[in-house]
Amino acid sequence: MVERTLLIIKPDGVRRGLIGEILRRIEAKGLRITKLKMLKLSRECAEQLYDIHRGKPFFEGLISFMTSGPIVAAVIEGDDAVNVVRLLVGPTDGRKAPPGTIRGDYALSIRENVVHAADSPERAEYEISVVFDIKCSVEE
Ligand code: 3AN
Repeated sequence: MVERTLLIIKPDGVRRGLIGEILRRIEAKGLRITKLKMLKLSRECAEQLYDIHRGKPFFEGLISFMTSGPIVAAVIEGDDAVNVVRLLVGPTDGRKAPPGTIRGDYALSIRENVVHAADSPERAEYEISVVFDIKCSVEE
């Protein structure tokens, strides 16, 4: 079934010059990028994006990291896009992510793991509404 999902290239991925490489992998798979935006997330919107992690021990560090520099947000469309993008991204911990996945090839950390991908169609719609809201973008 054709779905849409949200992929975010996190501040570490942008700083390391991986935007092109990550978007290349998405397109090479046959998925379509239907919306693309570079922005620096406000603290409030970063907290909305990660609302399900509020109260966890890593929450503060995650929010500081996600607001530490610009991100790239992409809406991705294609057959089974949510699961397919999660497979391309790999598991959360870069040290455990298999080679061939984005995190397996580019991350050695659990926090600074280069990309975020929505984990369900419902979360994708919620997260897209947060990051593509013009009010979520702050000046550098
Ligand atoms: P995923 O991005 O693989 O869906 P989640 O949703 O469990 O992973 O976690 C969201 C983000 O929170 C991760 N991408 C990572 O940046 C951060 N994170 C998750 N678990 C930890 C942890 N134990 N320590 C530090 N940061 C974490």
